[in-house]
Amino acid sequence: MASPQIPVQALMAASDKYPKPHDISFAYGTAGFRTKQVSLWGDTLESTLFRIGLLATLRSKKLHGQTIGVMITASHNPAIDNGAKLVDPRGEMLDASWEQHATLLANAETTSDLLKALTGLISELKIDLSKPSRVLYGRDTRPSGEPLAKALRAGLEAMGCDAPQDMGIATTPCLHYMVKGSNLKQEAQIKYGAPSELGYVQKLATAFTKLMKGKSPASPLIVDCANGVGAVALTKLAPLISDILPIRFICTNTSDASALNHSCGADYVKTNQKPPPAALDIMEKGQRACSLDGDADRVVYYYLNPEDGKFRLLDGDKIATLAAGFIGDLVKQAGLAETLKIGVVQTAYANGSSTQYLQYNGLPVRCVPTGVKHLHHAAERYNIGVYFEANGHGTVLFSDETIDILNAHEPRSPAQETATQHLLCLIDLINQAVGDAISDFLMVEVILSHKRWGPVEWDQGYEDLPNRLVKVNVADRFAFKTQDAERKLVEPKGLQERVDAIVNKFEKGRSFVRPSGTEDCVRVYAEASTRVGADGESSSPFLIRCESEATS
Ligand code: G16
Repeated sequence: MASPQIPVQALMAASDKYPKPHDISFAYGTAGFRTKQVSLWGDTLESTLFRIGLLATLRSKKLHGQTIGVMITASHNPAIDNGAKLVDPRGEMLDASWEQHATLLANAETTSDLLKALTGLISELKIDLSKPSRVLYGRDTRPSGEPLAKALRAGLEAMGCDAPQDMGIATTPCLHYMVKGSNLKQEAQIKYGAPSELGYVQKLATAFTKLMKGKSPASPLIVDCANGVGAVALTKLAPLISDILPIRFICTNTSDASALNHSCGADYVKTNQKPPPAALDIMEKGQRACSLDGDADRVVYYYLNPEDGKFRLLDGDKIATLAAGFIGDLVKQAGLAETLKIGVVQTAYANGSSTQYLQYNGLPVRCVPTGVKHLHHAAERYNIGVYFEANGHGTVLFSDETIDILNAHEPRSPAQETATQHLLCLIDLINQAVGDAISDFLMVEVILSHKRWGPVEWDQGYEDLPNRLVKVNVADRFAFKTQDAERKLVEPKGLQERVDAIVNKFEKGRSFVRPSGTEDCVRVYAEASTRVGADGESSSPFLIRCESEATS
């Protein structure tokens, strides 16, 4: 029997409805495609979404009908931006080797170019079109998500996707969770939880309740939902745990599109190093508050110092050290310290003090380039891999081998038994597919409660080096090329030497420049032992030089 062919006529007719804008070139970056839309209801990415529909179907066929995910979101970026990324069957980011295929399709100028590129891919990747295909897709609360989802659906239909499944409005981590769950065999799926939004909420609530058993209810936590989809998800979860964790929600306005991430959210807090105005209005000294981002995949904590009322940030680095310390102690208490090795993965943005603190505590630390995909893969190499970006993206991964070891472990004392059970419950609480703001803040709450710590005690582990992160607009961010996990610039030539010359003047000075993968800018990070050092030349003179290098 002849193998099926691309449905050329239907595909060409559908593609003509989604022409590529001629003046834009698309790139699959740090977190998939991201760009500013024409308006809040914009259409810049419609052709890209149509083509993602084609590619997601092919990826699923290539993987024998396993479910592939597509998330439509621009996460922490302003409401007018939007984006999309593909999710692989275990709930992880798209295999890096397929990113170029996505970029290739997205940039085909005409329908016939697209057809040529598609045919080329099918033959190069030896895709059997007779295989089944399943694609699950969701979007955040941005109004442009709806037309983009329609374009995606058109692409799925044009490529003959057998089972397109629309989650509607969803958090990014919930989509990752569902993709992973959909691809498990029945028995494993029963243990994992139903691959549905309800299954996700129930799994988190059950694990959290078990881990909080016997602990006093926590004091109220302020949660800033960034006026995004986190607010929607939390209305379902919060009632299930309100007896043990009372939550005071702020920034839950999802009906005003322009409010998303505006003066609120994790990125606002981390970048400006101050609480959102809405939090400041109600925060009491010493009270815990946290901010999610627009698609609820990152979280940072903060509080006002009880002594002087000053803002104190507990960012991704602080979450990583808290989690690694607590889990490390549980592993020791379970009697498995010799068997289970813990490692921490960070990026160049990690505060130097956090790295030193982890190393001082005997934990191996690896530095990888920005982007969850890089951290996730590096963390998979450990029995228990803790990964967090300073901006609050992260999770803790337990390898399959570790889960088997824990399940088979025969504790020699009640204390060992309790620690083993806590570790097993943590695996359910912590999203194993991707960083998840909700699951992460529940983990933090569990740890604080077990340790009987407030934010002050948590914060005492180490003192952050003063630091500054700024965006610089340049003519061509792609002119900036880095190496050594983005810690060194190799192009424009000579710029790194000039950065080094400045940095060397300051005690504990460190600085790097890298192109953003989600915004049209380069980011400049600097830290030093004093605030004056971190700010000093990382501000005007250095940035002006940086800009002129890129524009010349
Ligand atoms: C995305 C990525 C993160 C990255 C952030 C900023 O976050 O998932 O890993 O840290 O962008 O990346 P860049 O500096 O390259 O712009 P999100 O929350 O926007 O998905």
